[in-house]
Amino acid sequence: MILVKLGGSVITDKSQYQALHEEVLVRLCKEISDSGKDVVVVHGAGSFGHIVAHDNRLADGFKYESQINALATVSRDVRQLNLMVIDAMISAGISPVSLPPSACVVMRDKEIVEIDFDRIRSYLEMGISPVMFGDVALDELQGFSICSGDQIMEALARELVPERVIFVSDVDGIMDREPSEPGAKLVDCIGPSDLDNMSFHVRVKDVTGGIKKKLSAMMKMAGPDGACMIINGRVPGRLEAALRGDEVVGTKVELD
Ligand code: IP8
Repeated sequence: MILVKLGGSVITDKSQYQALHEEVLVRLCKEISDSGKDVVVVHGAGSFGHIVAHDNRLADGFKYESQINALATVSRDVRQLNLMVIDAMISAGISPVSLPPSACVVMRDKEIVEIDFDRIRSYLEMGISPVMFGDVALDELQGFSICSGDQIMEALARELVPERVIFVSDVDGIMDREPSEPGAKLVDCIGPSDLDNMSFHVRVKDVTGGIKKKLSAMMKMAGPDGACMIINGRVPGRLEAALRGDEVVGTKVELD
């Protein structure tokens, strides 16, 4: 089984509320299907989740009354995105089942403390692809939390030990400096010691910590053979090649 994260930045336009990149989503689902691999898919919330969650400080937990309606709005919006992902997967010939974190994840102080892994395994055994996504979830300490797709990826990678972990993004991988700077180069392989030497820029509203946090999470998912990678989903064919295990342009993330 291969664990795939479809990043919010590749399937949505993160700067515009509820803007889906439909053609990209449809192609990526076809690539998954054409690879013939069994997958567990996690997708980001993109502009269906981050904008409202950020404006209402949902990541901080329950602080004031109007957050409750914002939480309901985010939960509805990310489900709408999830339904579009599920639709695209079914049209591509995959059989997915959605497991919304708001219904099956428990958090404590912003960390996941419970996921129903047995349910995920049972679906996989039947040839069904479980699909989870960045969502809101109950938090035993702060009332509610944001449950990011990366946190779910980390928990699933630890428990299900996938053959490979692939993060599908809207860039080729990690660059050694701001991509607009002259001479910026793609980093083929990145390890824990590289984290402090690089400068990262957060360009859009992201309530779950940006690229540095993502990379440290990825370092916990990488196997000893470096089978955790970031690839560009905007380039046709890269996801399918990565799923098949072919050499592909991207950044491999080494184990912490
Ligand atoms: O897009 C964030 O998940 P991510 C979830 O995977 C929400 O970081 C609701 C903002």
